[in-house]
Amino acid sequence: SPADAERFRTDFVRFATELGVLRFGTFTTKAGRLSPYFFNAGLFDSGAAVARLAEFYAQALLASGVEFDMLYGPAYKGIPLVTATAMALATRGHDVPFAFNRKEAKDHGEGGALVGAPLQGRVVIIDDVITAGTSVRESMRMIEAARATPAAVLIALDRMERVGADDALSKHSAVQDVQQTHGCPVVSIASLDDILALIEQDGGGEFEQHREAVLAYRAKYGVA
Ligand code: OMP
Repeated sequence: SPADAERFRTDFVRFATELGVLRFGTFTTKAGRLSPYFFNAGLFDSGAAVARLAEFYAQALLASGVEFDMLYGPAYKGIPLVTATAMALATRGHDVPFAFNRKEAKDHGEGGALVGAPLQGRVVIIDDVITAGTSVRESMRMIEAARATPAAVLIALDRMERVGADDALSKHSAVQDVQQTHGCPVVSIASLDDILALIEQDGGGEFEQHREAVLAYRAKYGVA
């Protein structure tokens, strides 16, 4: 039901705050924006944390209804994510191949930038966060070069941000651009809206003090 889906998303945001993966404060994003929150997926740094994270990825992907043949995780952060998600999917009866890339091609041995299963069929890219969509574009090129098909981009958090400089912001978010350019859906476990939903639910609790800053940030950079 829609209520279950919403609970799933806010449960994930809560889980991320508990582990310190999602933090409030003052941060600078890769694109140079001053953000009142930051999501650092590198802090899913224990066996239990990554196992639970992978359950969220697997559940979000299966609930999306996207059809896929394999998974791809861009180096470096995508490598543990794709591995753990493949394991979680197998547990749910969806044992599919997965691959990842090296950042630097080897000059001996098996060579090549790809490790794991050959890229073919409908490929789901697994990544952590999309802000401007820079890293996703690189994965798309890899998949298209292998003549495979991007089936979806599966991410933990969609920051729902418009692309472009402060004085020339596009109407679309990076996620919407990816969907339009590559014709494949972006499936996210949670988004900025779910972070705000958690803050609202928390009413008067520890997150309340960040509410105004997050709302102001969304008003400035967020998609309508
Ligand atoms: P794009 O590649 O431009 O979409 O930005 C995504 C990347 O930004 C992530 O892979 C991180 O390196 C970084 N990032 C986060 O991890 N979490 C955030 O909350 C914000 C960013 C960011 O810098 O925009």
